[in-house]
Amino acid sequence: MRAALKVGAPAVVLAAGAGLLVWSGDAEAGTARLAVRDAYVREPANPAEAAAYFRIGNTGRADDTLTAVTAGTGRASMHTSNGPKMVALGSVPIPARGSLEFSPGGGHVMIDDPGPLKPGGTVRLTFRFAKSAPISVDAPVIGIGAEAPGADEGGS
Ligand SMILES: [Cu+2]
Repeated sequence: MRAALKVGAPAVVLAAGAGLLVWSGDAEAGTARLAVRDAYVREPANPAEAAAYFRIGNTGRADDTLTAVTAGTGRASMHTSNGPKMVALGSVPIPARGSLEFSPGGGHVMIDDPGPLKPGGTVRLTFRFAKSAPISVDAPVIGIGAEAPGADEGGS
């Protein structure tokens, strides 16, 4: 899949929430209802940078926008792949009744200088949105050759 490029959404700074799987938004009509699933960090071959992947489902009736992802271990930024090149993403829409997926070959969160990451460890990722409250998850570190969580949708 191809993530849309949309740069320059206003940054909303909110206190980070805590929790493993947190619903954000509420069930009222006209709001987004977001959940982060299958987040993981691939054990890096190069210790200078690691990549994180995830899905965000929106069961609400309104769109929202992912404006930033931060990591507990190093500076993080959202990228998409355009052939061999990586392109920075400013923000990414999450449609109502839809989902957003960052997967190998598509989008990823790049973490610079993450420090030692080994399978069995976790990285705290915090997702920030234009409208909904932030969501934090502890993403497992997956070994270089291991299968990703929820990996059955191809990508290459
Ligand atoms: Cu990248």
